[in-house]
Amino acid sequence: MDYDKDCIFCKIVHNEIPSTVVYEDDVVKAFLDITQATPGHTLLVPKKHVADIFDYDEATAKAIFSRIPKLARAIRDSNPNIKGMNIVNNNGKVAYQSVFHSHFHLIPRYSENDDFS
Ligand code: DGP
Repeated sequence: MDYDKDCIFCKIVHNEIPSTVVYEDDVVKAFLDITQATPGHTLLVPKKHVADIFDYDEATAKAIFSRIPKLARAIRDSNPNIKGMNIVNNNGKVAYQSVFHSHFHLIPRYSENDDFS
């Protein structure tokens, strides 16, 4: 299934609900997380509905994993105070996944003296 009508991230992918888009191409989309653990907290998703990492086919895996370093660099380069980044991917309710359309969190980390470091 490429599109799940009950999936909030499928709706974001198809512009049925708004998001702040950071990057988009034919197979992935990146947008700001609604909760912003730190400023610039971004989610990278495959456009195809894939529930979690256990559900990836080879093409989706290549698409996502090839784009993570590029997106990470672009986010880092957007602000000189970004000094590092957490990249997090939760799989399954027991692993704290709350939206069941696979996504990677890119959470910028700032200079040690910034409030949100
Ligand atoms: P996780 O717990 O790993 O499944 O993270 C899900 C994230 O999705 C969480 O950090 C909040 C974010 N999120 C949930 N609903 C929305 C939404 O409607 N828009 C955006 N931009 N982010 C959302």
